Amino acid sequence: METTDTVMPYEAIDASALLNSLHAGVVVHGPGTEILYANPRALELLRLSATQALGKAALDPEWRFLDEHKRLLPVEQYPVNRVLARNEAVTNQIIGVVDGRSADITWVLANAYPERDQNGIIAKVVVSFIDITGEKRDIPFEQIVAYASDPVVVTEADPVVGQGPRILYVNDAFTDLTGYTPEEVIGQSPRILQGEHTDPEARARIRQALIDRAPIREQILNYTKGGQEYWVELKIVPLRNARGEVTHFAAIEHDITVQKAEELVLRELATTDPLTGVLNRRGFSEQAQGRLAGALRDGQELSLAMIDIDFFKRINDTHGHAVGDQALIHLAGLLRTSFRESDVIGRLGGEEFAVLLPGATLEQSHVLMDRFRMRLAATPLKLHDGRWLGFTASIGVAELNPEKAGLAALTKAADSALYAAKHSGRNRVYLAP
Ligand code: GH3
Ligand code: MG
Repeated sequence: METTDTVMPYEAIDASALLNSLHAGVVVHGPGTEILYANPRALELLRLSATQALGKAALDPEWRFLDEHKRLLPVEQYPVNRVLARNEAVTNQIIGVVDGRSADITWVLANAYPERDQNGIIAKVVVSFIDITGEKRDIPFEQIVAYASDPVVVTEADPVVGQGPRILYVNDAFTDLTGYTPEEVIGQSPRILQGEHTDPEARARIRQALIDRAPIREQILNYTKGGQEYWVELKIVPLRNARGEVTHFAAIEHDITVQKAEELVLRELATTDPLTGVLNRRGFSEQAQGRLAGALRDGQELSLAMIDIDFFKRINDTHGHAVGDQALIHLAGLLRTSFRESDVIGRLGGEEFAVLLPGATLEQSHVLMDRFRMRLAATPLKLHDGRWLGFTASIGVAELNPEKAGLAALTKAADSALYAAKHSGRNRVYLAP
């Protein structure tokens, strides 16, 4: 091998001096795991004297190794034995060292690699380790989780598909929220918390994150043991062992039922006309866009009717604005009781209303709208002074044309038909060509 001026050849380094002063512990094993060499730091960390160590097999000494979770480490899991068994290096294994003299645990991070002879046979195994006791402080995490006010669910990492991962642990907050005791859910899949109105897309996103071993945040509707709906913000994190493998998932939940209810109220306020209670322009167009997309996707018919009160200005002028408002409420009430639940009713502004009829052809809508027009004309509004106020409306109807599919085009066509109805004398239904 070529060497440069600044790099000494390997043989020139006083390896024993280096090893003696090294901060890391180094132990060299022979192929039968017997200790051939241990530097002073290794003896200190392993709590051995030189005479105790040399020549001994790895399984011999009086100390014991623990795994990360303080369980006795089986001999075959010792770094040297793992190297021999797997015929490859071991990296970053966390090991606790204990002996009979003290309850203290010395935590070390061990690395081990094989040294081979010319034939590739393992001649030695070099194990090095550093003291990480300072970093591995003993924090009783399980108690923290047990007392946390947010529900926590820990599952196994597999199986993600099929029946789903099994629950291993839930804390008290989980029981308080869901009504399920640990005994009732351990061994079950978290899917028992989902139900009829749980968004399938949110479920699919969670499943994908579990498959990808990726953390995820979702808001999802769950069900208590008693079948009551509640909303949680869910944070799922994969948990890894010392070798970096995902062995568990922890789901930390936060009850957001109250926020969700408030959101719903705010949404309703933002999309409802306060005078008549039907959708406002914004709410109507949101709903209409959705129905339009659905109709186009399913190749369904869909019609839109625009309804405008005749001579409304005269009602206001004659009876006052409050009676005008009563007329608007009257009309909205009649609309609500004249059409199906699946039809979308909105007040687009002033005295102009719209009804979207999914599944209805132009001809069917014509019949429905004409029936409505006659019902309105035959149903006067009772005023406070006991008199009756009759009024009529003009209606324009258009049918969805898949060629010019937008809501704007449909609205424009229905508006033109309404305009034509007004100009030909009012109190009639006109169809867009
Ligand atoms: P046409 O038959 O051609 O529709 O005549 P019209 O009088 O109904 O139509 P026009 O557009 O000339 O008048 C609409 C009136 O509606 C004008 C406006 O003052 C009134 N209006 C708009 N919004 C409200 C409301 O919220 N309450 C009341 N009372 N009146 C309203
Ligand atoms: Mg009008």
